[in-house]
Amino acid sequence: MTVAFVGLGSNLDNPVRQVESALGELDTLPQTRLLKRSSLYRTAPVGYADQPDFINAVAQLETELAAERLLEELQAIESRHGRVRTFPNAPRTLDLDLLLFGEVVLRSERLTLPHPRMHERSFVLDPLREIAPDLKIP
Ligand code: PH2
Ligand code: MG
Ligand code: MG
Repeated sequence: MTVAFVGLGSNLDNPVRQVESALGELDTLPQTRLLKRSSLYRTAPVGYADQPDFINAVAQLETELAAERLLEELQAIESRHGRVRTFPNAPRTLDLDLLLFGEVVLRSERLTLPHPRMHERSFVLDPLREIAPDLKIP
């Protein structure tokens, strides 16, 4: 059993509804349970600025899935929410980023853990601190 953290973000097509429903869907993944969720944060876009504000949140999960399998499940939820990949940092209906997977430090073709940019992003760190104030990031 691994405790994992997922970052959620949306700035298209009713972002509050996208993020709230994705939080519910995380709890229905196979062999996975939603332990905690942050409140919703309205945040200014970081990176590509000419787009709407985001709604961001962070979820804490408990899962028996392997990290790469959990990543596939997250991408499947993104697809069901109509995620279209255009250019980096483009507006999106739903982004689910695997931030932390236990204490795992990993760099594979598909997945880097911890998430390589989480440390510099207050739209991740603020909700993460809300639900896990004592967390040590490996
Ligand atoms: N996600 C990005 C790029 N910029 N800015 C905010 N405020 N929130 C995000 O979730 C976000 C972003 C790439 O995933
Ligand atoms: Mg992201
Ligand atoms: Mg992403």
